[in-house]
Amino acid sequence: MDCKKVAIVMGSKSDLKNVMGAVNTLKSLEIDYEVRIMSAHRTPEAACAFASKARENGFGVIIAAAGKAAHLAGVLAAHTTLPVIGIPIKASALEGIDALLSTVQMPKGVPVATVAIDGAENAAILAAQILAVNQPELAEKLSQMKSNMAQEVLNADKQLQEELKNL
Ligand code: RP5
Repeated sequence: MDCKKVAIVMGSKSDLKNVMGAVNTLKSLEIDYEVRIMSAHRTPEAACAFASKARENGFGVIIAAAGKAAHLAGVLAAHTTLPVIGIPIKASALEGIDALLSTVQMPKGVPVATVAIDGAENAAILAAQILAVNQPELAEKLSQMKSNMAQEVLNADKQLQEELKNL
């Protein structure tokens, strides 16, 4: 599709299983993406360089997934004017609350749009919605996705009514 790419950056390979929902969602919407491992703590120079060059490298949105003291989304946001979406990852004894607070509580001037703990699918949908602002073809796909979702709920409700009749 003729639209900008999405970068999915995660702090560790151990985040991959929680990030796959975003990968699969972007794939289903036929949006180009790159998936990278970069850490705000372990490879800070690489993370900063990536964010600094992201716009000129054809990205329109950055998704950043990290657990524990999750500074990745904030550090990337500090080095770009692209929208950054943070996914707090459940990766510790604190069940992701640590990453949620680290990601969402950005000081003014450097926003990170934070989705739910492990909310990878929503991160991808939000990224797509941002790109769809000036991409009618993508907006139509998102609209179709919402219609399908509504239909699934209607079908589930219909099936429930049948099951309840047989109690
Ligand atoms: C964070 O620390 C990563 O994003 C990951 O969620 C967490 C644990 O990383 P590993 O020790 O498994 O590499 O930086």
